Amino acid sequence: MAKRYWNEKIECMEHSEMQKLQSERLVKQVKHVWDNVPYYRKKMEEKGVTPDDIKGIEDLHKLPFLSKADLRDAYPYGLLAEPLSNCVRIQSTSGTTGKRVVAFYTQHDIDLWEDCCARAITAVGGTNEDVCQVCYGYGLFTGGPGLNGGSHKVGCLTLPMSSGNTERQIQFMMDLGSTILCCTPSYAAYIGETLHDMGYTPDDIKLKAGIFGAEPWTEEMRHEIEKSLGIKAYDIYGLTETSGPGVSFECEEQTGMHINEDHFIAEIIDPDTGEVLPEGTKGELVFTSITKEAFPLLRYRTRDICVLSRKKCSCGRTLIKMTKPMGRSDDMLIIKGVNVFPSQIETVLIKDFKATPNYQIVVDRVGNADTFEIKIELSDDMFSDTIKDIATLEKKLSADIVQILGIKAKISLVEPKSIPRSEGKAVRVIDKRKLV
Ligand code: DLL
Repeated sequence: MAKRYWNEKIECMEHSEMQKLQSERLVKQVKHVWDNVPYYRKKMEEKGVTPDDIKGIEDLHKLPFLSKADLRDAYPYGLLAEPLSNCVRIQSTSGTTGKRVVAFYTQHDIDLWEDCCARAITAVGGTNEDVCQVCYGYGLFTGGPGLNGGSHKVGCLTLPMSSGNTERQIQFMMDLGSTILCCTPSYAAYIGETLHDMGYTPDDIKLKAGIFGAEPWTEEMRHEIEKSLGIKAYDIYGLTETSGPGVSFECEEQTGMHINEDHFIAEIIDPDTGEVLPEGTKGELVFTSITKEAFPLLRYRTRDICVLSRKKCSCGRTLIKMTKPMGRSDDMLIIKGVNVFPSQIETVLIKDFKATPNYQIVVDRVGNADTFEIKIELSDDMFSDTIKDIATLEKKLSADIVQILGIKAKISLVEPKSIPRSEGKAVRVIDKRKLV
């Protein structure tokens, strides 16, 4: 019979016991960071806190927050808590500007991360009888390596496909009888469409479950994917800063994701004031990693907006649940699974135009795929240039955007004064997707 839990003791632990475990680990972690991360020690000193003030999770609120800006300031080694000789891996977010995040891992960190992913795979019914096809990107992105590691732990036959070459994905899926699919929800939807276009039905494949995350997706999309592939589709959440996928995962109840609380303490705060909000209130998710050795972020502001709930779950797990992220408290967009900051686009425009032109980023979703257009206003001078010059500029912009973001945008050069002017802040992003 399929194992219900990867680690029953932890996943079903009494809340009071979990709090005890978290307290012990937090106290240890704060000392580790104080002793080894001068950057964070300084932040603690500025707030007038020392490790002696942290006796358990009730003192967590005394610690200062960390944000993406800190990661940028401290890039690349400033938040490292272990000598580099103890680190065996880095992973990183997409984007090649200063917004990049580089996270470090010791072998122990990788083991724990893969363990979290193994919990997620077991929660969807995965065992060593399964064939797990991993079509998240491999490389710097955490999706492929994380689920690959989890799949190995569970003992599944692992297909490290990475993304792309969809017909080949389907061929492998059929030839090797894949039963679990791991990829972004938009890629899952595309695989479903391609399966249909190739003249097959869900009866032609053996898939039973999918583990989809890394970008926002709706319940409607879940139902479509479930129908097109004949599976149950589960959500998984994580971020590079805290390890990658597996910070939280969905169980058979499919009503939110259980957070691996033995590794991550979750808080919800008011994004404007930083005040800690009670359970059940919508706010910004903050994580403290209490077991990471190399890159242990304390009170890291994820910018993801969600709600936490400790309502009893029918799966038997006692781990707190988070809703799907309902939005962000910064301007980061996730387009085609890639994290995009409007400032990265501006960097390209400044480079190619030697100044910031009027522009607008338009994102939409057609079917289940994101569309990404950048409208850029030509100046009067440029407008009178030849069509050939304009086409050359368009090509250059398109190539530079791919280089910096790793995804393609439709570049539309538009007439002078055709982008609406705003009387307040410029409206640079029009996101027409309905993701919550
Ligand atoms: O996306 C890690 C991951 C890989 C998660 C594979 C799940 C599966 P980053 O590239 O650092 O890491 O992006 C992290 O993606 O702060 C959220 O805004 C968003 N995100 C991640 N999972 C979900 C999800 C990976 N299930 C950022 N639903 C996070 C909605 C998600 N948004």
